[in-house]
Amino acid sequence: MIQTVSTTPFNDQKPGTSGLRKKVKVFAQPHYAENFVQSVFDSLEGFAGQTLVVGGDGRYLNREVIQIVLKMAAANGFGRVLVGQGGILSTPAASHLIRASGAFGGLVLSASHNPGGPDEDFGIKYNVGNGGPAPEKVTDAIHARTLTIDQYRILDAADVDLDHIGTSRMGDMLVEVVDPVTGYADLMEQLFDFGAIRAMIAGGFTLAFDSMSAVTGPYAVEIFERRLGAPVGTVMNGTPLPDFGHHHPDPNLVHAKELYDKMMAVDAPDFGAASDGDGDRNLIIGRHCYVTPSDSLAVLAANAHLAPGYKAGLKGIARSMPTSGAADRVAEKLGVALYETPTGWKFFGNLLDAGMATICGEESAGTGSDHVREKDGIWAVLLWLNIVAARQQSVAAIMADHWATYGRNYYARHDYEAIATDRADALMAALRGKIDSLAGTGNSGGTISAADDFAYTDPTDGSVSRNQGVRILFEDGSRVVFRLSGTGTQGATLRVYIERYMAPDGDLNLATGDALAPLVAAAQELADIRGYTGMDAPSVIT
Ligand code: VG1
Ligand code: CO
Repeated sequence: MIQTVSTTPFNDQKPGTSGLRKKVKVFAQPHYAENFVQSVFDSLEGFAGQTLVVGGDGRYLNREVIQIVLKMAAANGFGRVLVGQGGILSTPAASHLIRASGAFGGLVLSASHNPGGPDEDFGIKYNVGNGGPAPEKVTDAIHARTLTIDQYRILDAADVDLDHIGTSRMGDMLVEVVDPVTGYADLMEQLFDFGAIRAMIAGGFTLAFDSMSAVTGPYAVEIFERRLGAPVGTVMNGTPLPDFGHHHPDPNLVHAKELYDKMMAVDAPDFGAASDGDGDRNLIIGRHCYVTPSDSLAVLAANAHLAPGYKAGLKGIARSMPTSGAADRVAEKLGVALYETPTGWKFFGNLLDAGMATICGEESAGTGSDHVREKDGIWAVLLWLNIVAARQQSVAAIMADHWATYGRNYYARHDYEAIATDRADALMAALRGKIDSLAGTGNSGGTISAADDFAYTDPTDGSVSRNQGVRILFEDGSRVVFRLSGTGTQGATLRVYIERYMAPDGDLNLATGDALAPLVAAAQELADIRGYTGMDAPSVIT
């Protein structure tokens, strides 16, 4: 029986860079998840009888919220729900399943790289029929609805058994529990030369993949160990745990330290990689060679034609604004367009749908292509492996060759986490207040050539997104960018992105910290980070 339950709005359900993310304790309040899910459904039209995809990264609350979504989907008139076995679907696998099944859309339950567990984070994100994150006009509508909602619909029904593959009925709706891995692994096998990678591994090439106790474990075991023949144990932390084993499932040099140390050891494997909570990010570390995500995007774009799925070449490259300009030089050489978008994958979808871009990436360890409409961690690792197999060169040799050809964009991101929100807002307001007077002035970083607050006009539909980050550009092409995170759940996080370009005839082997030191000093002079935040140093440097 369908129940209509009275409720009152929560005033904090505005989706951020990637869906709604809150502490588990916030999500566990009565009606909280229900209000948001109903607000999503109320913002959509034409889904009666259609298919919805549901799955998550296995974190704490995943199963409970899936049951709620199933009962609400049935009460709201969906015809069928596809749900990953055990409630599991990585973000890229969910994107693929939405596309492959012709679903109306999907709900991905994840707070991605944020930690999980009873005292940590949970999240819900709505993806549209192209498999990608809902664009801003949809998330704005969802937010508006959360502020006025007064009731939700839910079916009074027993929980679905999520652990066994099969079809059951919930009211008038079909529930299909599906294998979350096989379809995705098959897609990877179509895009890449598994034979060449398998032969390379059989020939002694060694690799390590850290799933960080998050969602990619089952995918990585199937793909790297079963299909590509890497020895059992290649996948580290391969069982998805509700609290990620108390780790922070963010594949960067701080949180993937176990992998980093392994890759820097004397007996390091040839290739190392890690992915995040929901499987859409990737970290690439060759033997004794860390690859920045911005460089990784550039290398993948420059070499993608070596993989069967991209042998026809690229239609264009897209990167988020804070991502380094390394990919721009590749686009120029390939003679294809380069698009610069605001942070967050939702801005890439239109470009991919329109056939304007093939490969996209972000400095936050996200890379992907038009095979789905999300970033895709395992995809990036496989493209790297395909390139290494085709070129028969180490990661370090490929990087050295890349810099010798295109020059090197020294790059780092400094995060100042858990700042009081009013202090962070004041810092950004002060910066915005002086943008117009900065051009022509000098500081430790050199002479400023231009400063602005990044705004983006989507070339496909003309929609405009403003206030996407303050950019300070220097005469020598260096850059410092300031913006506030839209994925945190505690206070505010200031991200400072620092970049300096070195031409091929310059010094390509500086330590990143040394290369960027004058710009780090400039960031402090421009924004008085210490004064506003009370912090002497960033909490995380990536
Ligand atoms: C961060 C990253 C951004 C990424 C987003 C979602 O956003 O900077 O590049 O798209 O996380 O990634 P923000 O607003 O905190 O800077 V994921 O893997 O957490 O879905
Ligand atoms: Co993620």
